[in-house]
Amino acid sequence: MKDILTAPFVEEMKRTTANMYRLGWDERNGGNISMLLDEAQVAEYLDLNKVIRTIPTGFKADMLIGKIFIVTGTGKYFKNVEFDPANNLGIIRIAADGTTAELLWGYSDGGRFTSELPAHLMSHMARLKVNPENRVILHCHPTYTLAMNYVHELDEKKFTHTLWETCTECMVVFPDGVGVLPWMLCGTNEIGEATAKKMEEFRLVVWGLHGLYGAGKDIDEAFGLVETVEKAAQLYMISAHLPRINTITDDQLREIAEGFGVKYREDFLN
Ligand code: 2HA
Ligand code: ZN
Repeated sequence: MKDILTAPFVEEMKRTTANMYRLGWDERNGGNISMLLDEAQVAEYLDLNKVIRTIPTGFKADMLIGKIFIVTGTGKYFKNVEFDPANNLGIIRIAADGTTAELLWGYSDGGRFTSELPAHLMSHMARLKVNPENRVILHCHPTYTLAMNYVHELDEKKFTHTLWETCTECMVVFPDGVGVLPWMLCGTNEIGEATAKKMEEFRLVVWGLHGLYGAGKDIDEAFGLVETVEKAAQLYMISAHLPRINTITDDQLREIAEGFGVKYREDFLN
């Protein structure tokens, strides 16, 4: 059996959490990441018959029975993951009842997965239906995107349009747009269900006045989506109060979509 601390998926979680912390997107215990793992790959590092303990999830995830995820821990700080992965991360498998998580590794101080597990697992289910390759859901509090939530209408067409017209890359990176939820209480099944509903249409979902969710086939895709939204939001926030002399027009946005051959939300243009 190989040492789990050398597993590429543990390494990637360490690198990503540290990176997100230093970008200022994950203060204190803010943010959470879940990544669907390949069972055969996990079996190189862990005895899959050895369940350390079971933890109820509080909802049913039939579609994910037997699936294994690496998930950040509740109350844990992204800044600490790289120094103590076994305490700040956990590897869980959804048990045969669909409502229990079997802990295979991690949460070594007796902890448990992120309080946002409902939003993560429900989003995994929604994205897997759209794209069987989806493996990653990540959530964070990117500064400028969040600032934009306070000064821009929380309307997904208008929010997406503003981002698109702020940065040429946006139409290429998220032609499917950004879903927007109103402020809701986090950590609940309700916000999980609302997020998953949006994830049927979008790989990016704003939690109004809270933060952002990104989904992807790997961390690079999910992270890249969030990073591109955040870049556009930063440009917006440092320029929105100044007289606007130039903008990317709707015709140019169409030209970008056609030039890059991406299928985009035509109804989000004016
Ligand atoms: O896990 O970001 O949404 C901490 C949070 C809650
Ligand atoms: Zn949050």
